[in-house]
Amino acid sequence: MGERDAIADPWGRRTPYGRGGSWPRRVDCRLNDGLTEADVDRWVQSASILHSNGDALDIAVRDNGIVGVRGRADDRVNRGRLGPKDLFGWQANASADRLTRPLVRIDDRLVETDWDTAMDRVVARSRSLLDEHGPSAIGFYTSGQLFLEEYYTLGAIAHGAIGTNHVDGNTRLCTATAAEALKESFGCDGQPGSYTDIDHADVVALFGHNVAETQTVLWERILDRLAGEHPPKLLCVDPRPTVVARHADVHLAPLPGTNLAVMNALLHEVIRNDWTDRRYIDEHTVGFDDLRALVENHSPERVAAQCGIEADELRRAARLLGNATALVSTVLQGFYQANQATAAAVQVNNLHLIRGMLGRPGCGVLQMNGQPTAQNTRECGADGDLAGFRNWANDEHVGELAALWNLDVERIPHFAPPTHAMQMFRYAEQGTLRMLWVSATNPAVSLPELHRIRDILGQSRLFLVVQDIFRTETAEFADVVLPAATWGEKQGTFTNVDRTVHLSDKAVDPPGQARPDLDIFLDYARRMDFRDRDGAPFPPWHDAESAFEAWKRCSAGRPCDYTGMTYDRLRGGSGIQWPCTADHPDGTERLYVDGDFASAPDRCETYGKDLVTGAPMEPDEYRALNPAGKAMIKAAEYVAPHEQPSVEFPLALITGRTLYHLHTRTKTGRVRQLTAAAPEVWVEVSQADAHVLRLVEGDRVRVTSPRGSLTAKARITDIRPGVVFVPFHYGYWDSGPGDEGHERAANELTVTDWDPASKQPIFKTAAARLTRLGSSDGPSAAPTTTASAPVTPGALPTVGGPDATVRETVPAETSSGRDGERGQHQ
Ligand SMILES: Nc1nc2c(c(=O)[nH]1)N[C@H]1C(S)=C(S)[C@@H](COP(=O)(O)OP(=O)(O)OC[C@H]3O[C@@H](n4cnc5c(=O)[nH]c(N)nc54)[C@H](O)[C@@H]3O)O[C@H]1N2
Ligand SMILES: Nc1nc2c(c(=O)[nH]1)N[C@H]1C(S)=C(S)[C@@H](COP(=O)(O)OP(=O)(O)OC[C@H]3O[C@@H](n4cnc5c(=O)[nH]c(N)nc54)[C@H](O)[C@@H]3O)O[C@H]1N2
Ligand SMILES: [Mo]
Repeated sequence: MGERDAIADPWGRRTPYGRGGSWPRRVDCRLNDGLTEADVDRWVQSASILHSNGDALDIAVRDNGIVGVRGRADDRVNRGRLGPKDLFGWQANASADRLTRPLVRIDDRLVETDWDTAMDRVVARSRSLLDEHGPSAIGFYTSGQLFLEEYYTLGAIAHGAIGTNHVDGNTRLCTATAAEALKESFGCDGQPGSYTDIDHADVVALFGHNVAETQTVLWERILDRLAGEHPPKLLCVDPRPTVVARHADVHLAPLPGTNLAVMNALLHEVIRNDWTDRRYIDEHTVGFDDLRALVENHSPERVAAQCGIEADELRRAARLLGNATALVSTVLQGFYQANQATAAAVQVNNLHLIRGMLGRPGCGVLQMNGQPTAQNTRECGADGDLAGFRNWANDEHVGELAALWNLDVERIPHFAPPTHAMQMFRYAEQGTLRMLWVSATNPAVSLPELHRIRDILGQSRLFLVVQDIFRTETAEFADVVLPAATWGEKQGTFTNVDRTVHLSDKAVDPPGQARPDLDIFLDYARRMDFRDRDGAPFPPWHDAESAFEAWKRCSAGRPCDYTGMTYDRLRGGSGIQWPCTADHPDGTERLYVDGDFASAPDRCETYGKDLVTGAPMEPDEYRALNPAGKAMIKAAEYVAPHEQPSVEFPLALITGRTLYHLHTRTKTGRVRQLTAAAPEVWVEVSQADAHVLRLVEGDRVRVTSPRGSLTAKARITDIRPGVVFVPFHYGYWDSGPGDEGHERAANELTVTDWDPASKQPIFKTAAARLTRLGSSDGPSAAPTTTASAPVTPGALPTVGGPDATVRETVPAETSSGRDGERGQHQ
């Protein structure tokens, strides 16, 4: 047993293990000051809602309040460990400024009201729009942070009851490219790999993924392998000196937006050196010859100048990948939010396919998710796709859904691809979309080019409903604000990156009149009096568990089959990986074992797209390309980013995250330990650029792009010269509205542009310039423990002090219990 300052030491004590071993347990626990476990009235099972890793935990309840959390030792995902956001983030639930009553706009002010008044307004507007303009006047923009049951309900209401095609999640900003890359290569969404692959890998490659900060517990698993016998080699592809990069055997720091060029050179080398698995390629894939032909003239020498990486470095990286006997790759926002997102992410799949590194221990691709429940947004159709990974262009799939919902098939829109979020905002701008219902997302801070988003949200002709737990920047534009209950206050399930499903039980009551999102959606359906073909209320379910049971029927026979799970089976030991059926009641570790893909023309989720233009393929084209349901190797030519550094804007601007905050900080910004660790915005600048601009650490600078500007303190780091980084967490709710000169949100700078295939906005490729405004009162307060670590002395080290103490316990291993086994009930 020991204690650590979880702010100063986010990753905790090492528990080394060797290749093929099982990851030892370490239980992290944080309770309010002065409390011990004996003071806890009850422990309520849940998992972290502040990232995609799925860290299982129990919520400590005392006097009907949450007083702490403890990691679940038997869970396959975290084996008891928790990260800083998990350990401290729950405190935001009890903030005094939670929304506790609905608000409606009267005389241009938001005033408190009761639920009937608020919902009547929403219903009245919905009815009049449906009568006068039809379903396409209404759009829903949801989240990756609600629960499975809530997405399934929202998708059923939007697609089935209303019949609008305008449904998407903020998952469009987050993991649309993960989904698209999986669909393009394997015919269907769903992670092939498993976290246990880390236990067996001899090479781990991280493509645009700062796992040390964004999934701290997964990083601990890698650190523990690095500390044990036969450690894996590490490849990091990231322009910043992240903690991952510092541990890497090979670190490639490409110019932003050149990932596809890098990948094509790596594939060139793998193929030229014959590091391929011909048998796997022949038996399980189509398209290899196209790839070989395309990458043939992408030698490292040729690509070096494009991506700003020396040819020898590219060759070293290729050798690492080419000689791996068990390769795990992860891909995240450095690829997904950059130029040619899907095309680049697909090349990582190609690497695994041509090396035959899929479907066995230690061989897996994790096209990562970011948000805790993004997988469910996608599975349940709240991202615009049809529920159960059904193919909107396949009439049989749409027919199945109509039968399941007992609705006429014509009611479910399937005549055009689902409207993606960026297009929905365009329709609102143009005035054809007249009602937008935003749940659990804060677009006034998180969408690109914020002055445009503010203009769109602020139009009087747009009826804006915002369902949140706080009065966010977005809520300020709303016509109706609905106060939601959140994690810990409601029940439901969610699924992490490696398909592990966790149940989150209700621990405490929500504040005031706040209600679970599920109840709000169902209340809307009842007030709208939606009916099925037989006149029965639709959706027919009434609470979380009945929604889950309905979802199980929807998932039956599809790749994301949940039929073997129940709420009860999810209680006790470990989360369970889908597919989980009567035949596989304990879930499924890896997909696509023996090259068994879900890509047959009748089964696939999509017929695919052209990676460079995004043009959809016709069903006949797909059948001709892939009649036997193999994996598809798709090649793509590199095209330079649209916006490149210029004389006026000489720097490449990237944006992203720090370890201590989540997104627009509505939760983490209300937690003292996390706020103290990263109190204000900064901009990371290289020493070389700082020299040219005569900047010293902590100077105040203006960052300007063609769209806007912000001011921040400079943090001088080892970032790649020519590149600057701004964290996107800092909006305005705690700073007053950003008037000229006081702006600080990264998205003032970003561009309205998206990947042609996944439609994911490009937050990581833009041009900017820096202007020195003057010196300040000292160094930037950016964290020193992370990618923002300073290279010049003077910055105060990031520590949490006694207020951030966490207990860690490493129990003696009682059994050799393999990961993935269902543990004992606690
Ligand atoms: N602490 C914390 N954890 C989180 C979140 C959070 O807000 N805070 N959010 C969660 C969510 S929703 C998500 S989506 C994930 C995101 O997790 P990550 O993708 O790991 O995080 P980011 O910081 O957005 O981007 C990762 C890296 O991409 C690099 N990068 C930028 N441009 C390029 C490029 O052109 N090429 C390459 N190769 N790399 C580039 C950046 O330097 C950055 O280090 O994190 C999840 N976890
Ligand atoms: N420049 C730049 N922009 C980015 C990114 C980037 O890297 N750079 N990353 C993008 C990515 S990957 C993501 S995921 C998005 C995230 O962007 P957002 O989704 O806008 O970020 P959050 O702050 O997580 O917003 C979630 C909202 O839901 C509310 N909420 C929390 N729990 C509940 C609940 O149970 N019910 C309800 N109704 N509301 C709840 C919170 O208070 C908060 O207002 O940002 C994107 N924007
Ligand atoms: Mo995300």
